[in-house]
Amino acid sequence: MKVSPNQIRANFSAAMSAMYREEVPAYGALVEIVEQVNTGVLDREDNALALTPGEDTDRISAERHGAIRLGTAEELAMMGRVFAVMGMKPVGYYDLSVASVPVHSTAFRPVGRDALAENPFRVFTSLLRLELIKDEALREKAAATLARRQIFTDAAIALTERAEAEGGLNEADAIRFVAEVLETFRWHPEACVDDATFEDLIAAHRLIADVVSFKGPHINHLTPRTLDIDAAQAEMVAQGLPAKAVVEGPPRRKCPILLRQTAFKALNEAIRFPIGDDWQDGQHTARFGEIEQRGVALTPKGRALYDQLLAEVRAEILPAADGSNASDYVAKLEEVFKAFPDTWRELHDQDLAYFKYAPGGGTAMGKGLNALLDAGALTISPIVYEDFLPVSAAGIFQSNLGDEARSDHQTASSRSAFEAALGKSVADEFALYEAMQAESYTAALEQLSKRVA
Ligand code: OOG
Ligand code: NI
Repeated sequence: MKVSPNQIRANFSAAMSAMYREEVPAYGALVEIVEQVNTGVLDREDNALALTPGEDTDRISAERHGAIRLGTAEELAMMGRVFAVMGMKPVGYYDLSVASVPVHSTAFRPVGRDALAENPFRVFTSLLRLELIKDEALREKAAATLARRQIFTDAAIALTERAEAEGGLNEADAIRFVAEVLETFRWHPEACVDDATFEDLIAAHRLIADVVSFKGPHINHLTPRTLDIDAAQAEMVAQGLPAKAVVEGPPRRKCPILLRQTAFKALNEAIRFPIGDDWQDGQHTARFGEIEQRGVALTPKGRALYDQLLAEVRAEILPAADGSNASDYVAKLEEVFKAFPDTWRELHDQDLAYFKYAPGGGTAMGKGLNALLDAGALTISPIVYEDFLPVSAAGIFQSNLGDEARSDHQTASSRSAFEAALGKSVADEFALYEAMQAESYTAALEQLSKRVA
């Protein structure tokens, strides 16, 4: 009997969570805040998107995503094969170089409704763009260092090949697979470069140092789901966790859209540099904890409006890393986003967001979608956004890299180079939501016509 990819992913996500809580104790504190806030919300109110009808609340505070940064095309291609064993497919292309972060990324995630419902865990996966290191000698040194490392255990590779050849893994192999793959994400305080090289890499970009200097792509954060991100942010501050200055993404709304995220900033950690046969102490900031709250997925039209309004806000005020203008930023964000409709029907009728349709109790007099909705013969419920936002992601990267890493410098986007490295193309997120919506519409109409007949 083969274990389902969804089950392997759920086991993997739980194993990552346990490992990360042990590695980063502040993350354990964040998870406790999230659990406490979520229990409060569940006791208190019913928010349209806090829960989907019938949703299992036992694992409500579980991790929704994590992130890693890879060094080479070979690492990305193998990672893609490993994630495929867990039912995770590359969706979307994110070009972070627009925010001066020298990586481009995709999200490996489950795609079908059932797979998402069973376990939504995804991994935001970035690939370093070494070509953005200007100093040629340093670039070659970084490439040579990366070429020497093997981030997968032999057993992880063998089990991935077995899953591909046999169409899955049996129970014993699935357990071994999770344990072996976990090794790739583990933290190693021993740097594989000396401290002078590390400093040169830091000077080129802190992120380059983080990717090149270590044995593997340590998981750099995990992100549980909160039902009230503003309450969780306030509690982080109250408990003295070094919270990011502002929540990334759209403002708080009656009808939540896309994704809101915040984090506690990466902590200083002890590392060791090789020096002859000995070690020399050093420090690095890499790992943090994040929380997220998701809203409805937007159509290309809705997304264009979101991007336009956010750009309008950011042209006037950029959140300072020290939090000094946080309340002005939030006020501006709320003011500008008044232009974004905030009822489900407006979002639906203006083709701004994606919805699932279901037959309702009412009987329609007229024809057409709006008449069916007005009469309650059809009902809509929001389709949750499952992807990421480049401006938010840049904000998350930056709050962990220090303010000096910020600038609005741009380089050419390179989706085709990313897909060539991955060995396949990335799926289009809009097409996936569109298909979910269309499928529910057809099914709902079919049920309605049976009722009439
Ligand atoms: C990834 C940052 C992006 C998010 O939630 O937008 C991300 C990283 O820091 O490697 O995880
Ligand atoms: Ni994240």
